[in-house]
Amino acid sequence: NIELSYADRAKLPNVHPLASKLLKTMEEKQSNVCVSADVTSSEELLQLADSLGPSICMLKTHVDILKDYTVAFSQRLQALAEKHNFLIFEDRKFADIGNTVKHQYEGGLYQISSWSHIVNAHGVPGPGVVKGLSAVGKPLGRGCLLIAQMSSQGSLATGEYTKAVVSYMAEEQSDFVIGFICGSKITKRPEFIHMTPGVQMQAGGDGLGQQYSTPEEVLYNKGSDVIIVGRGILEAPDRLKAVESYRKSGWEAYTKRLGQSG
Ligand code: UP6
Repeated sequence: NIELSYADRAKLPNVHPLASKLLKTMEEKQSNVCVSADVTSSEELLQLADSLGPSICMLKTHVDILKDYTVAFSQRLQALAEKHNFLIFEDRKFADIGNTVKHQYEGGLYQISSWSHIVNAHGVPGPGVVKGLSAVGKPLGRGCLLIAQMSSQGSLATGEYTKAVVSYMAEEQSDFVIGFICGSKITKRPEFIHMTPGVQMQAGGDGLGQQYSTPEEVLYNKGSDVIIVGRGILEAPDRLKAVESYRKSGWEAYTKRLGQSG
């Protein structure tokens, strides 16, 4: 089982341009860390993006938890993404019929498609949810992750559901779907990106159903590509120190995996 490097995968003929850009960035910055910037003030979010930017490949937002969202904020976030070379991922978890998600993605207060490189969607509605998002996002060069598994206890996204998300939702719409939210490697196709939330330095939980695994477990044992870390960084006494320690253990786990293949 040959394990391709991020750099090799970036050059695959069938890789989506956005996935290719992400894989190149990961290699360049030696980072497979996506920080989950779950804060409620836009100033704090921008400050996080500027200080942690050099250590991450992606910054994940929940724009609807901000108490003071403005268009100017979204423009400043985009400028920081350019400055530090990371992608923006709005974790909107779309889950409606195609026509509705089209409006939710393009319009409303947040106009997500105008500033977020990547969004995600549940598989529950069937392929129409991807078709609706793609109608807006594809012409803009955006990409989508499908939620194939969840980190929370008792998640119903397992087994046949996960398999159907991979085969019938993603593989058939790979001109817009760039990968998955999942707990482990769920497809052998190297052009898809696997991104895993529920990561902290110590395994455990949060009392509200979240379940944590370590970077080593996720990237080395489970074969995922990107770790998504929120409170593990946000609640640390020194956020910069914390993001760097996730970056280092993430990169070590990845290189260890590469070293053992072939
Ligand atoms: N998230 C999960 N699990 C999933 C999907 N998404 O935790 O299956 C998101 C949460 C949160 C972040 O919405 O923004 O990832 C995890 O944050 P934490 O590291 O602070 O637990």
